[in-house]
Amino acid sequence: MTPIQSIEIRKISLPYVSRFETSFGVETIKQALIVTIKKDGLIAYGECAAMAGPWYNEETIASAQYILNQYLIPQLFGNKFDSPADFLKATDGIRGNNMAVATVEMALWDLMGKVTGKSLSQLLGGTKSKVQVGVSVGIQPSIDDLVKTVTSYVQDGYKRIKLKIKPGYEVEPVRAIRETYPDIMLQVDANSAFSLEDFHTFKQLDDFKLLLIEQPLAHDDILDHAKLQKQLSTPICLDESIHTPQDARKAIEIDACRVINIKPGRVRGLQRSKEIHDLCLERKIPVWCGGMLETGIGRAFNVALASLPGFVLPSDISASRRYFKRDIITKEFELTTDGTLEVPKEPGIGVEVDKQLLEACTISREQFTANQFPANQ
Ligand code: OSB
Ligand code: MG
Repeated sequence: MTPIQSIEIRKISLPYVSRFETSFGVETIKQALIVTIKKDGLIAYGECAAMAGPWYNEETIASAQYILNQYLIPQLFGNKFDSPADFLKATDGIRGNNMAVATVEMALWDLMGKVTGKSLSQLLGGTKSKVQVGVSVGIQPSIDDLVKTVTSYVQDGYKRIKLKIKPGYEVEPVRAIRETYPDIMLQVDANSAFSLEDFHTFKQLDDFKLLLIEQPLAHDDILDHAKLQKQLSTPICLDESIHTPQDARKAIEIDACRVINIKPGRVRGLQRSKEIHDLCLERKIPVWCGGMLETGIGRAFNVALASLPGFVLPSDISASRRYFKRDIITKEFELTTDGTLEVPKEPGIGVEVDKQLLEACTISREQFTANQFPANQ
C-alpha cells in the first residue's frame, strides 16, 4: 500500500432526539471522535465508540484521543500497512484501549473497501442484504411514559424491544410491556447494575419470555454470571465482559452466557468481531450487534458486521431518526416495513458523509501529516 497522506481527528457534538438513561447515567448529546484518513484521493472514516466519561467501560473520548495521538497515529505513519489485520497486529503492545484502536482499525477497513471497490459487508463475508434490528429503550420517568415510548417504536415498525433496567426498575417495567405486547420480542439490559444478591429479581424476570438478559452482573465478571445462568432458563447475554475472542471462549466454556453481544469498538474492531462471530457460530452461540448510539458512520460499520450469518438475533442498530434530527450521512438509515435495515452495497462503509453537517457539529480538530513524523520515514 502507498503511504497515508493525512489523518484528521475531530470531536463532534450532536444532540439526541431524546435523552437516553441507563443504569450508569443519562446521555443527551452524542459526543464522539470521527477520524478521517486520506490516501490516494480516497477518504476513509472511523468513529470512536468511547463515551464522554468512563461509565460503560474504562475508556473516554479524551483517553482515546490521547492513545490515538501518542501511539496509533505515529504507528500509522510509520508503516505501510497492507490491511487492517497488519495494523491490528502492530498494536499488540498496546494493552486495552480497544475503542481507540478500533477507530483506526475500522477506518482501515473502510479504506480497504474503497480501494478494492468492495462493500464492507462483502469484505467481511456478509451473507444478508438486510439485517433485523431492534430498539434500545432508555429508563423512563414512569411506567406510563415507558408504555407510550415503546408504543411509538412499535408503531415505527420495530419488532424487538430492549428495555434498560436498574435496581428498583426491572420487574414492573417488564410486566407492563409484556401485558401490552404479549408476543413482542423483548429483552432487558442491566449494564452491570446487579449482583447475585438480586437473584430473586432475575427469578421473577425469568417468567416473562424474554429473549435474553444482557449483562446483569459486574462488568469484569464471568463466574457469577455462570452461577446465575445455571438457575435461569432465560439466556444471559454478555456485553461489557467480552473484550476479546479469548473472553468469549472462556465465558462460553463455563456457561456464563448463552448469547453474545458484539460491539466492534469494545472488541478492538472488525477483525476481532469476526473472530468472535466465527467462534460463536462454531459453538452454536447466537450473536447480535450492540450499539453505542453511534452516528451514521459508526452505524454503517455495525450494519455491515450484522450481515454475517451468525447474527441471528435482532441488533441494537436503529434508524437514524431514532437518534438524531439529522444524521451526518446524506442518505439516512431507515427502517423497512419488515423491521430491518438495508446493508449498504457501495464500497467501504457504503454511506456518504454529509460534509457540511459534519463540519457544523465539529467542536475541535487535529490534523496529522506524514512529515510531522520524520523519524518514521
Ligand atoms: O449497553 O448496549 C449498551 C448505549 C450506550 C452504552 C451502552 C449500551 C447502549 C445501548 C444503545 O444500549 C444501543 C444503540 O446504539 O441503539
Ligand atoms: Mg449492553
